[in-house]
Amino acid sequence: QQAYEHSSSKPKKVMVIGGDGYCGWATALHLSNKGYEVAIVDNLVRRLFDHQLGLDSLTPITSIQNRVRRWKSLTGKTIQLFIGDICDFEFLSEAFKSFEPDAAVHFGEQRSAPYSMIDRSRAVYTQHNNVIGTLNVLFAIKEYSDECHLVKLGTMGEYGTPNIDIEEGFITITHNGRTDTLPYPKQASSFYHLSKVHDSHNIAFTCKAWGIRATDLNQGVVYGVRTDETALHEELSNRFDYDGVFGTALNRFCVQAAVGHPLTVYGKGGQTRGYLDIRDTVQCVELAIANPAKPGEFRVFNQFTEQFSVNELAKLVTAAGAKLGLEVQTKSVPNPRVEAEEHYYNAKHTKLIELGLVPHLLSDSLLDSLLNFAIQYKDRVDTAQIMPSVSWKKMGAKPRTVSV
Ligand code: NAD
Ligand code: USQ
Repeated sequence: QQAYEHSSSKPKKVMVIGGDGYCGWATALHLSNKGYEVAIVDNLVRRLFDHQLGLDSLTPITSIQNRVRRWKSLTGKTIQLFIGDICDFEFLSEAFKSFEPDAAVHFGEQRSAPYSMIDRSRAVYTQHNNVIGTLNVLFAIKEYSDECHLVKLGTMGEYGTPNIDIEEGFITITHNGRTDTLPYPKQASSFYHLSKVHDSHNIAFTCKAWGIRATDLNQGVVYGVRTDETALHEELSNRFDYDGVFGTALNRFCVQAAVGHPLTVYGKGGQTRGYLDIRDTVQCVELAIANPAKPGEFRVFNQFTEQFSVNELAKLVTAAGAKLGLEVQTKSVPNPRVEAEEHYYNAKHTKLIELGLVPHLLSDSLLDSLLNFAIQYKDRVDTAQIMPSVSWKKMGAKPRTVSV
């Protein structure tokens, strides 16, 4: 039994902004299953990006309406839907007034670093969508639900790769004989990652100025696809991105191994990041909600469970593939990004463990099942989408369109 299950402060109503996406859908179902009353807010823009760029999830996903209908028919539980854009304050206000959330979990952003580096208009879209959307959520909380706890998805990428240990949000510094605890320095390396830095500053400020209660979850790279709830029925399936724009490292490598494409290690492959299983994403969010920040408190948790370099991930996938009879090759691809390829990396991640997180560490069995999952759907893979196509250095003001 985990302590948080007995917490008397467990709020009942949770608004999941971005609840049609990869992390949001898994979280909405998990919270609904745990007895929270859940509403999803989403403008479905992520499905539009896929259409515009000619991409598709490895797994077939049905409409959000079918998803919530299927959930209701299987469990009897209702998930309310508010389809609209959180950058539209009138829409967001109505959603807040109607649902009156005790907690708002905010996943609803443009979350791909490569997407934000396609061209000027995508860079501007990303920062506008993310920064204004979050500002609107802060104003909605202040106006309509000032007790509502904001649980905001940030990113480990806010910190970059400094040559010292990364703390959880704050660092104590002694300078010219005086000491203070200050926000940890931010060195983000894409217009997307920078949008998260801007969000963090706006949230910290409103906690101070208006007494908002907020938790910034600096999440690492998520892998995996199944959670207890999404595995219940094919209409509850989560999305699984493997393309060069939205696919993330380990998920991409599993699909590449399944279709016999060499693993795409960018540059030297020493890029090290924090990673976590999607089953831990949903657990961490639940823990943050069940143990809310106090009024005026701005908390920062580093949300990942293990660190890996890209080369280490490639080795693990190669070994897991061999066990399934796959001959997995690795190919160093010229790095489309501007980032350190060999660097020190040691990030603290103890606060969620202290709240009761029991991590699902990356194991042989999980890699086996992820690879088998990718093999199951390999006929749906469009191999033309695997190589990266967005260059940090070559981006410019000229709009980039997709041609066939
Ligand atoms: P996703 O793209 O699958 O989902 C995001 C959802 O938000 C989509 O359904 C989209 O339609 C919605 N959305 C975007 N802008 C919106 C707006 N203005 N109004 C309403 N809805 C909007 O992304 P994801 O992988 O689930 O990521 C969710 C959050 O977690 C993001 O904030 C991301 O930065 C963060 N995160 C993700 C990862 C990862 O590896 N996937 C890692 C760290 C942090
Ligand atoms: N990489 C490769 N080969 C690939 C894909 C990626 O070598 O085929 C490398 C990248 O260059 C990078 C690292 O792997 O060094 C991670 O890249 P990624 O695409 O898996 O993750 P990233 O762009 O950082 O973004 C993802 C999510 C984002 C989230 C972030 C968490 O898309 O929403 O914020 O992970 S973090 O990395 O901690 O900032």
